[in-house]
Amino acid sequence: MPVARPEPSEVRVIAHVDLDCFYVQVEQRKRPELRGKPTGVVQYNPWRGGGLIAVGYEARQFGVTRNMRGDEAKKVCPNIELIQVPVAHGKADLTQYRDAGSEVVAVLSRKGTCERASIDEVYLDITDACVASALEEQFSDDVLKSHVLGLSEIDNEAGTTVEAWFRKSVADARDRMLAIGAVIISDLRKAVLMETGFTCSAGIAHNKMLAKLASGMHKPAQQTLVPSSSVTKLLATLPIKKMKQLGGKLGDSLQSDLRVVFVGDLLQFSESKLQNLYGINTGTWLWNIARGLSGDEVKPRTLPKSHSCGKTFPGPKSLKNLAEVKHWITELAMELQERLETDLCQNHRMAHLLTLHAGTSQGYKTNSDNKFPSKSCVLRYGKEKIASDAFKLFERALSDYLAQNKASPIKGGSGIWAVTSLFIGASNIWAIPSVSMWCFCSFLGLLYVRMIHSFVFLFW
Ligand code: TTP
Repeated sequence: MPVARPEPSEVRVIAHVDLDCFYVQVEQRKRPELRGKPTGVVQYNPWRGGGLIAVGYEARQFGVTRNMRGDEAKKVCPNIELIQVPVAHGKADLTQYRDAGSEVVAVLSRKGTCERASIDEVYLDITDACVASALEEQFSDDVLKSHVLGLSEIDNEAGTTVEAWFRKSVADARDRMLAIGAVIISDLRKAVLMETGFTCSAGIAHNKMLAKLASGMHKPAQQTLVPSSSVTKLLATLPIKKMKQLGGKLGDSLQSDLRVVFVGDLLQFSESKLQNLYGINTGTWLWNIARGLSGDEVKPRTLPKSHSCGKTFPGPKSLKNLAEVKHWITELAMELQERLETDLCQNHRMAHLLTLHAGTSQGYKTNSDNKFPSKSCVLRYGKEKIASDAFKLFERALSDYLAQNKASPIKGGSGIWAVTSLFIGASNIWAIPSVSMWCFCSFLGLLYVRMIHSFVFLFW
């Protein structure tokens, strides 16, 4: 459910930075001969050349899109290079992409509060850096390549109006902060390119919501600014379903019950009317977003909030008995344990909650309201413990699911349920205080010394 937070009174400068065709760039950095060539990354799945999950911009010009099969992509772009995602534990191994994302976060976090939002997306609050900087008289070519929403496309291409906007921005406190932000983000994007080899695009605005909307408007390797004066026009043509949190039932209700097509259409409703219809919190949130207002803060977080490992089993590959489910839970548990160990060693953090989610299709009825429930328990470290606890969670969830659907529990595969996806996740991650970490390492050290002693004693 969306949470309405009032916008702070002081002006903020927030950027949303998104890497361009991320997995493709990671593969091209490993194999520089692929740079500039049409390239795609395909998911581990031999059927019809695998499914494309990332498409380079050269390949997009030929009409290649995400979710095409590899064979289809070859038809529209015969020279396309298709790279398979690495595989471990019988599933895609995203470690190299996660690590590459961390390299970028390390560069971006130098200038302000940094929130890692996904494998290749970051929010930055650079307000303090903007306050501490003056707006230069000269603007670099890179900065002048920024897109400023609200300027006409033709002038924007010629570059003159962008420069005029930057010069004029001195007179307006909000625009001046945005202009300084544009210089800072342009420099950061250049640093990312120099130090990691990756290009990224950015949206720069006065809040997270607007920055996120803008970052994808001009890609690759570009940045888009959202001055306050452009917000009404931007939202007037933004389809309601494109707004974060409105892709689901709330967006459906706005469309069907209020006949709202664009976010800006919400301006016609008073805050109390929206509160009456959707509750106080959601009503205020809707009233705010119609005006481009959002008080969401950039949370200082450069490490992931949780770890999750999953696999999908579409159509005929769905899992129809407990032995199959157990096998895949064991594979997922191995991956989760590896990631937990890495987090412990590198970041001195431990997770405390284990959660299992599964997707199912029903063979005997199609009541989609009866979803397979998610279950959680205390997380115990060790791959066997994780596997056994996660399997118990699955059994509990299955029993609830079958009870909801008024079916009798299956005994080893009656075909009345089929699992189409399995995810296990570790959350409630906390940093270990350094004293505990010292004790933990000493304990590991002692264990090691005792093992060596036993070994020497055995062969003496
Ligand atoms: P995106 O940021 O959605 O896309 P992208 O970086 O490939 O391209 P763009 O320049 O348009 O932003 O996704 C980031 C990476 O996440 C992407 O390279 C591959 C992966 N991914 C999947 O594995 N499956 C998916 O369904 C999506 C959307 C992304």
